[in-house]
Amino acid sequence: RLPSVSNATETERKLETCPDNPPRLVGPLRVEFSDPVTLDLVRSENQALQPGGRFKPTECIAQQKVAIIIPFRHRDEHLKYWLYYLHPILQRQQLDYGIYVINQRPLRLGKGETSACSFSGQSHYASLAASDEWLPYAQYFGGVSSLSKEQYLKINGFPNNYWGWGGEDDDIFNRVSSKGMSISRPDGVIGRCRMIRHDRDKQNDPNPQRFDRIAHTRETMASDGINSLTYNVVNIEKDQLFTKITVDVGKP
Ligand code: BGN
Repeated sequence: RLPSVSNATETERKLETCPDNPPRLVGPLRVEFSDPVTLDLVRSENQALQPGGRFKPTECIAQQKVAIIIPFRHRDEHLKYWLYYLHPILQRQQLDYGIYVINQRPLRLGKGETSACSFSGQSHYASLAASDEWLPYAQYFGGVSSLSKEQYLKINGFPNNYWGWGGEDDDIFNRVSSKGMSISRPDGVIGRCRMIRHDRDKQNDPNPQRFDRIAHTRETMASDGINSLTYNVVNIEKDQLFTKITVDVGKP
């Protein structure tokens, strides 16, 4: 007899919601970027993943469904270590999750190549955030931060008019604080992170307009954000470890 769809639902119904404290967490991890790691090694160590970097626990129904969205450009080394360390953690946390790498397509003309989704590369996460040993200033919102969907919509998402390096994270801070929200940073036991150091990318010079832009966030944020975002999806690649969506976000 062929298994029917209703059988699968039956099985699901018998599962309970995953517990508040996942039973297999291991505590602090040793994180080293000198370890030899390849994507094939990461694939072989994460065989429970479904195509596109999707996972859901089989033993219970996850409390949370999480899309992890990684703005990405020219960071294959970083991504490799991120996948190596984070996939096992997320599975131990019994999340129903997927990894989405949003790859900014390089401009064809080398001359003006800049980055709109530029990440400063500093690791720490704000809002529900961790600190490395590193917090450059109290209002810092760069590196890794997290917002609920409601919070994200309240600030009209992120700015689209920062090209080159710097300031886009300060703009997001301005958005958050202008809407009366504050930033919480978990203590160093709960929120751990490690930064992979890197040099400034070629053709991603500090943006001279950033000072002026962050001085005017409050006036510009209502019209510049998720409500004005335009992009074209150029390619979607489903790896075992992630879904990589290459997008064209235009140019300055
Ligand atoms: C700040 C940058 C941030 C960056 C941090 C850490 C600006 C705006 C003008 C003051 N902000 O200075 O974008 O994340 O350094 O490197 O440049």
